[in-house]
Amino acid sequence: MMDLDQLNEIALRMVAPGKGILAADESTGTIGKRFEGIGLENTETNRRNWREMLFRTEPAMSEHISGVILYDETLRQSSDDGTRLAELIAKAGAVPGIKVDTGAKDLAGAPGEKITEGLDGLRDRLNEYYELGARFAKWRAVINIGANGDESMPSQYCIGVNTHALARYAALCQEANIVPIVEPEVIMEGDHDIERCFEVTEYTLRKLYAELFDQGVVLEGTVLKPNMVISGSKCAEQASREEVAELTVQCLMNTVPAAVPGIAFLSGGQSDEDATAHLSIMNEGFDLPWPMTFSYGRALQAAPLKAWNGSNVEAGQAAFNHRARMNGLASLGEWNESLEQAAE
Ligand code: 5MM
Repeated sequence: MMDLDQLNEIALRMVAPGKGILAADESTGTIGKRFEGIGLENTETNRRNWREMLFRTEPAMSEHISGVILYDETLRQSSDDGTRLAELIAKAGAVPGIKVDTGAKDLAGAPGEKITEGLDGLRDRLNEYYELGARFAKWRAVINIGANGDESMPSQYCIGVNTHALARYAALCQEANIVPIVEPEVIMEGDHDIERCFEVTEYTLRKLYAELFDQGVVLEGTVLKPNMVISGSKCAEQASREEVAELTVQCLMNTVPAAVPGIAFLSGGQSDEDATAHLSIMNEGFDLPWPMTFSYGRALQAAPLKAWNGSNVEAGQAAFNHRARMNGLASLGEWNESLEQAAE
């Protein structure tokens, strides 16, 4: 039976002060691309060693990481001493979570647009994931913005079907007593300006909350994982950090109900430092109805991966400790640039 108190308690743990989420849920193909950067073969053992190194990092895990999003394979893996990786996470006081979508596929009849799949058989998979220790899940929808001012992309069709699927996923999660992270990612790659990102993100979030309402999802048992409102990576005019913070907060205030326990941003290809700085400026300068923290993949893992380089555990853990601490401070609005320099 659905336990709303438990869902709310887990959601609040995921956005606890000074902590955020490690998105380590790269599918086998995506982690392969990351490993290519350090010339490492994409084997099951290397994937396990990399993630085990992260999950054993202290004090990062117990002080700054509230939860870890895993890929199916990782939730089932154990270290050489027989400890399940999910158990390592739980022992550090963080909540194990699981990515349950099966990826963004081409959307029929809409060239250049995507639909996230994975609803078939999801109820059974969620029940199994609960038994394996997962207490939250993640589903990511991909919303592309058209190039050269093409206003037909994203289409209402694309936003409609993706937000509908996100709500169907969220309702199934709650039925299984798993907190759904809903992640509608408006993609940063592109030549659009920050105003266009604002417009598309605002529309997407309005549709998302209408769908969640229509499908009976209890907001107190959810976490939102949105993109920040940001200039496209190929836009000639890049907004300042202050503008990103201001427009992101304005967009979320316009659309996200106060009943949502918290917001955990994706990093979306921002530099490590920009992702941290934006989060800190938002937390420092605005009076917000929800805690705002990180759920970063690349912005938490790029530096540790480079430092680890396939085997250097000490260097990898030092780099992860640093990024986790910087983002933990940002979630409190207490990060500043001199803290980054001090560590160099
Ligand atoms: C960690 O990367 C996740 C995507 O993996 P696949 O593309 O292989 O499914 C991704 O969903 C991630 O959790 C979020 O987008 C946040 O990651 P970033 O790197 O944007 O912070």
